[in-house]
Amino acid sequence: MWLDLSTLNHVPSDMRPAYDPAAHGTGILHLGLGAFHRAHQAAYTDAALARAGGDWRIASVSLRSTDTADALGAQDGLYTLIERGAEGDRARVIASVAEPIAAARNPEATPARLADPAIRIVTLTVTEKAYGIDREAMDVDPDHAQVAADLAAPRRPEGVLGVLAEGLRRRREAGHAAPTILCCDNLPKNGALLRAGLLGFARRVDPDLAEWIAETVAFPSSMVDRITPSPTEETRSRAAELLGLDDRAAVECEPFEQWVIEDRFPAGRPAWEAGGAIFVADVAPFERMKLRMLNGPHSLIAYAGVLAGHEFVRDVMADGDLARLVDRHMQAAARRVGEIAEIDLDAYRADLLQRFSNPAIAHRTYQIAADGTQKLPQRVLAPALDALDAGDDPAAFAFAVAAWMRYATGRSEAGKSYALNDPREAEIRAVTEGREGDAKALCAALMDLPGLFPRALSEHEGFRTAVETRLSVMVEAGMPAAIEREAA
Ligand code: CS2
Repeated sequence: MWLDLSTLNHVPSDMRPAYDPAAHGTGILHLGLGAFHRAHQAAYTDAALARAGGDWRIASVSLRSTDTADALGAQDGLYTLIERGAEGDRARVIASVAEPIAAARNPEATPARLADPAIRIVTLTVTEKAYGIDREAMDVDPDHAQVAADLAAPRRPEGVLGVLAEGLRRRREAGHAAPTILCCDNLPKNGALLRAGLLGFARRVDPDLAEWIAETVAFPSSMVDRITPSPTEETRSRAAELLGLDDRAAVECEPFEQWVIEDRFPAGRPAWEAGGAIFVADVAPFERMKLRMLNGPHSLIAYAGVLAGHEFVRDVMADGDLARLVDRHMQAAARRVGEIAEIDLDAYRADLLQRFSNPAIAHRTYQIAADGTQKLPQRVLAPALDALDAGDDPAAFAFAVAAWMRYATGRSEAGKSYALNDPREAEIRAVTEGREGDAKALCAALMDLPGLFPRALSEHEGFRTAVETRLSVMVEAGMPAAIEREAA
């Protein structure tokens, strides 16, 4: 028997939603119906509905794949969220997703939904690469493939900025008030960044619309956190055991969750504090902490881990030398965060090390290794630059950069090739080809990729040498030897 509204009464009562889903209308449009959205924003919204009610259920759009939207569609939007910790699993059925939408099959649905005044908030988890924003210029990147396609056909958009612009155009034309747009991707100053990219897009297709957006749409920034591995067959069979029903859309995640949000919601918002969300005036310090102390070490774990033969993050944490390097990186990053009144960075670090070691979470290093060019700047390069400015030793960051470079050659220690899963993969292949065995040449080629390394970093003699030295050990002696040497 499958999970849906008609079978919900078979679910153990403490796992059922504490509200009647049918009694609440839709007020949020979400872009990016992946596992993370289901483990995070949808769970917070579920808690808010249970505690404070309101018409805040979610129309959630999958922009590319159709599988999740179809699975959820067949289950009335219901799915199981399994929190897995050392003390065991806790599960509950989430009922906040009212309308799963597969945009690939119905491209018209998303802008149409956004034009509906019932939608008062748009949230996004589309991954760093999907936006098509030039982060240096704080403008749209007209060369981004999806952006270029949408600029050429703005009334039939398929990408993030195009869909937002077209939905807002219709909304404005109909005379409705603006929604609040809340970015939930791991990008620095994510609200300001999305605003700049969307204004750049709109200016190119409709300057009046751009002006309306600039004047009426709020773009609060937010920091999101919850470790969420891609769901597997094991996730689904565990859900079936716990629930007594089959669930094709089950998600698993760690027990920890965090959401820090700037409280600027002119059109109202759910009581997300019911789920533990924190509202602050400025998210930037929290973002910096999370990107540098969690995501930076995560990238180190991914690149060094894949090459050292560790399948999961927890395996890396069981490798004494590499775990020490992870902790060293976290400490170096902590020195580049600054003071945050509400947070003890030592305790935060201790928690992170514990979270990474969670034996119940099978988080693939190869999953985290994807999209390195989109992740390194805010996670590793920015704190590296700050460390140099402060006269601090950049060794930890140099090691992480070298590990990415070694990974970017696309060959395992045994010579097996793997996909980088990076939007700049072709470019990377072209410049690394034939240089795999030459650390100096490899380092130069990758540091010279346009727009990736800040000049102040790639032209810093000391930093470059620090990366080259480490990369040459990785290339010549192998990753396990490089880890051992670095940790010594
Ligand atoms: C990870 C993040 O895949 C990655 O790049 O670093 O998805 C990380 O698990 C989340 O940001 C945790 O909140």
